[in-house]
Amino acid sequence: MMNRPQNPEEGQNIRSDGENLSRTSKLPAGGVVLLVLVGLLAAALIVIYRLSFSMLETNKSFQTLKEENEALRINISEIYSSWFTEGFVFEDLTCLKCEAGWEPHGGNCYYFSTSKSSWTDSRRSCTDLGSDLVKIDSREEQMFLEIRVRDLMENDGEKFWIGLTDSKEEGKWLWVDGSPLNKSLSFWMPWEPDNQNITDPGGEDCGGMGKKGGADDLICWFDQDCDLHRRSICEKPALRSFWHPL
Ligand SMILES: *[C@@H]1O[C@H](CO)[C@@H](O)[C@H](O)[C@H]1NC(C)=O
Ligand SMILES: *[C@@H]1O[C@H](CO)[C@@H](O)[C@H](O)[C@H]1NC(C)=O
Ligand SMILES: *[C@@H]1O[C@H](CO)[C@@H](O)[C@H](O)[C@H]1NC(C)=O
Ligand SMILES: [Ca+2]
Ligand SMILES: [Ca+2]
Repeated sequence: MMNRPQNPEEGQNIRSDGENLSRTSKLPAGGVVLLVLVGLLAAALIVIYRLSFSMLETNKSFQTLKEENEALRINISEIYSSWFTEGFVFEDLTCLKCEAGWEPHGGNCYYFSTSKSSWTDSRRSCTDLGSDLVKIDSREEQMFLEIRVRDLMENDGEKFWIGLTDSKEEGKWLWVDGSPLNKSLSFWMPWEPDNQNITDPGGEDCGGMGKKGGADDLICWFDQDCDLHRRSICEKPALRSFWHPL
C-alpha cells in the first residue's frame, strides 16, 4: 500500500467503495485519537498549570493577609500598651488592664503612692482614684507587695500605709472593707501591733508595711500613729472588658 503511487490511491478514496475507505482511514483515525489525546493532555496541563498558579496566588494573598493581620495586631497592642502598663492579663476572653501608673497583679491594680500623708488622707487619695487602701487577702499578695515595697524604699522613713485599722475598737483590726483581719494571714513584726503611746500619746491605730532591705518571711507590718505622714498603697480591681482583637 505504501509503495503505491499517491495519485491513484487518492482517486480510489474519492470514488469511495466502502472497503477501500475503511482501510485507508484506519491510520488517520489512530492519528486523530492520538491528536485528541495530546490535545486533552495539553488542556489538562494548562488547567493544572492555571489551577496551581491561582492556588499559588491565593496562598500568596492569604500569606499577605496573615502578615497584615499580624502587623495590625502588633500596632493595636502597641497602642493599648501606651494606654495601659505592662500589657495584658487574659482571663478566659476577658481582658484585664490597669491604667498607666498602676501595677497589675492577680486581677487587681495597685498604685504605690510616694507622696506622704496621714492614713486618713492617704485613704481619701485612694478613694478619689476609685480605689481604697490595699487589703491583703493572701500570702501571695503579701509577697507581691513586699517585693515592690522593698524596691521602692530607700530608707526606713519610706514605709507604706495599708488598709488596716483598729481605730473603732482597740486591738480589733479591720480592713477598710470592714472585714476582720485573719490572724493566720497577718504579717506583724514580732513586737507589733504594740499600740505604743510613748511617742504616740493616742496609741497606734493604723497599719502599714515595709522593711528597708526586705522582710524575713514577709514579716513587715506595724501599727503607728494614724497622723504620721507615710506613703501608701491603693488597690482596685483591674478594668475588665471583653477581649476583641478589633
Ligand atoms: C503600624 O503603625 C505604623 C506607624 O505607627 C504604620 O506605619 C504602619 O502602616 C502600621 N501598620 C499597619 C498594618 O497598619
Ligand atoms: C484565714 O487564712 C487561712 C490561711 O490562708 C485560711 O486557711 C483560713 O480559711 C482563713 N480564715 C478565714 C476565716 O478566712
Ligand atoms: C499608755 O499605755 C499604757 C499601757 O498600755 C497605759 O497604762 C497608759 O495609760 C497609756 N498612756 C496614755 C497617755 O494613754
Ligand atoms: Ca491600736
Ligand atoms: Ca507599733
